[in-house]
Amino acid sequence: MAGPTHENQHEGEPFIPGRPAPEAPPVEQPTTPREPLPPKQDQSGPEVYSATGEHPGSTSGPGAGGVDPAVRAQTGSRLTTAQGLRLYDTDHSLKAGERGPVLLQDHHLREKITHFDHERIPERVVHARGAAAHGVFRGYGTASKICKAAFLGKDVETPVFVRFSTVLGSRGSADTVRDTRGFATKFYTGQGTFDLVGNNIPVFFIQDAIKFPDVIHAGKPHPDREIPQAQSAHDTFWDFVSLHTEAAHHTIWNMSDRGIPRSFRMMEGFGVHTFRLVDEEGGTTLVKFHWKPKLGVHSMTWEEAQITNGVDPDFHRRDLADAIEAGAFPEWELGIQTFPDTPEQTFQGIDLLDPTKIVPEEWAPVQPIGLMTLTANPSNFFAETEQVAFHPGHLVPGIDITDDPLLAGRLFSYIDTQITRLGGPNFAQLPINRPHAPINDMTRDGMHQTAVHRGVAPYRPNSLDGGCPFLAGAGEGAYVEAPVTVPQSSKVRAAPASFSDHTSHPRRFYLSLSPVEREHVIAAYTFELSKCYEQSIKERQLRVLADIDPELCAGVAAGLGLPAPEPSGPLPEVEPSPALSQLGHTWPTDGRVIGIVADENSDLAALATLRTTIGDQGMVPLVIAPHGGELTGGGGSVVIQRTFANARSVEFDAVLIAGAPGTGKDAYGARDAKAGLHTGSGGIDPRVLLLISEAFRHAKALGAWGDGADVLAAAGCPQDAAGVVVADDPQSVFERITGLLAEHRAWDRFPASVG
Ligand code: HDD
Repeated sequence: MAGPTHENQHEGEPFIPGRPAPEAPPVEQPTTPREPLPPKQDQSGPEVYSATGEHPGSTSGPGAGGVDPAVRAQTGSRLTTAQGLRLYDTDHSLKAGERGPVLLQDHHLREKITHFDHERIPERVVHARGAAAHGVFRGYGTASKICKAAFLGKDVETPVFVRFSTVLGSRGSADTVRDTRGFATKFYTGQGTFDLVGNNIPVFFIQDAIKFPDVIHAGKPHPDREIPQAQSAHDTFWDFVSLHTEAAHHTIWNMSDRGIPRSFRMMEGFGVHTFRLVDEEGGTTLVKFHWKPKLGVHSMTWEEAQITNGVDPDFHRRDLADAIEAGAFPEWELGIQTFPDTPEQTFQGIDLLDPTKIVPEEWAPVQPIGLMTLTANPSNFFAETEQVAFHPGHLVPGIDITDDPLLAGRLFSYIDTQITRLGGPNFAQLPINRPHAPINDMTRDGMHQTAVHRGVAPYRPNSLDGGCPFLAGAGEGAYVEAPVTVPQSSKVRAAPASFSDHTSHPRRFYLSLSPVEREHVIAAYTFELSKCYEQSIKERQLRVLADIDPELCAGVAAGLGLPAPEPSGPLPEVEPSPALSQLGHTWPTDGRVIGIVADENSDLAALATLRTTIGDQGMVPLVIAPHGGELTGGGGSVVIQRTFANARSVEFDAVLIAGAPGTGKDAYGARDAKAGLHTGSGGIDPRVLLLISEAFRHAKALGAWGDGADVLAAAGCPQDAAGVVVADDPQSVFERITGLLAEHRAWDRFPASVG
């Protein structure tokens, strides 16, 4: 054993005999103990939010500027056990001699490993994969006439926490799979927490919650081999939806571009069910909630989504966090469609209690009632994103439920699931779940109880606690259910006749899309069904499609190499709803990512100026070069963000090629081979050609100046193709590219064959 020397003595600590000689610390590790750095703004813990509405990103007020020491990871300069005992070594187990057996008496080893063994909790049974952010909601006051909820009042600011998710995949699955996205918002209002637990698709697979285990069992991986992960392209999913035609509407949304969003920031959100708003006088209005993203609704192409799953499985999570960190705060307007609360609860023949139906926005416009801005990333994924517990039954005065049978089951399921997932009934005490309204309940004890309740009488009525707590009246903010009349009827396990129309709504959706979007729908059904092994499932699904639209059915049948069946009867007459198409609008270009391929021959001075222009317009310029570090040349130097080895087109909304100054084709041919774009043999680097040709295939804007035009040509992109811009100077290329980005993609590049 090495004898003790003063070299293994930590600064300020006593010498400890027998302690193993320390390893030389890596140079970058600090050597002098110090207090932790002050927390960054976005690291403030949830419990420091003020009940008056200060949100984590705010710079003033009680919630600002600090973190409660109890929620920090490091609270002092010295490592301790969970009991506060200081430690002199945490890297070696206690052994009988350096080469001897480990001793059971090593309490630190046991504590450290035991805690580690229990670090994981069960993932959510659905929506396991997600990402979240803090923010603030500001009411416009426009809903106040029909809803007494205080947080909807004019300029009232309410902290929010929003979690986006996929439905089917496990916690570690890829982000850009074809799936519905969850869009769950927790409003920490002064009257109690309101959760709006919605999706990016306005309808659901089932009309009654009792079928939720069925649809999820069918969508999840097959129970024998546990494949495929996070996919609906498999036999059990299509077996179920082809037999269960009420799923047809949700399924066609999944097969459309809505199933593969470009970003969480570019998704709509929907409350799905019809809710009931209550005004100050007790009057009620039926509503559907909508979130409208300020950046517009955009999607990936299917090939892009698949490549991204491999190249960057965290694409959506990263995109959200990066945007917020860069200060490009995503925003959504909350809107409502309103309907009179009649005894029938229908609107223009549409049953408002049926969650497989929508009301077209042209019939009932979405009226904006507030703005949500996401301003801060979570500080700790587990504590916040993983432990947040949403529940559609978290309501505030002014917002009530309806008799939608899907909602009824949800009102039970969400609390119930947290008991398994979060280990007991006290999950509301977790920092992220704590309401900002004062709590004065009489629930007691249970697993993970962290409150130290005072008093002796957690019951009512009591005299021992002075009769406290007292009940509130509606005038004092109590939640009083709207006294709606419950229909007199006999008990049945049945649905109303209005729930049996399963084709008119998917048909309206299909007919409302532009030709290119319809082509994507056909391609998606074809892809998914081609992954099924059972022929009978494909044939049955074709029969479902025949009843939606013959063109859709024929397209999918042709792709599968099967005959297209005839519809089972006359097709329903429907009016298209143009609002359902994602195309035909222009949108802000904030946060769009522009890749610029360059090498040492490029005009670096012009490139540097272009980068500044792009950044000034709120977009993100990323220089892609043959190597990392910097590009230096006659015109100056430019920092490189990506290399030919790690850049794929999926990351960029547009790709530009920075040519050499004042040159044409001949000059390009004369380029210095070792400078980059060329390979040693004089051809263009194949990774650049792949990048450009993929961007072209995915209908992205492409631009080049100088001899960069030759690279476009070599990658097979005709200069006169839609969305391809060639000009003499970078600034004119960029101006035209900005116009294209506002439309998201160069949709005319591949004229659709349908429609
Ligand atoms: Fe659900 C999670 C959205 C129907 C049972 N659901 C969950 C989440 C979202 C939705 C966004 C993730 C929340 C988070 O980020 O923590 N669910 C919906 C929508 C539905 C819907 C929009 C239909 C309109 N869900 C639904 C039904 C049931 C559930 C019919 C059960 C009867 N959902 C759950 C759950 C989850 C959940 C099992 C899993 C984790 C959790 O609740 O907290 O209880």
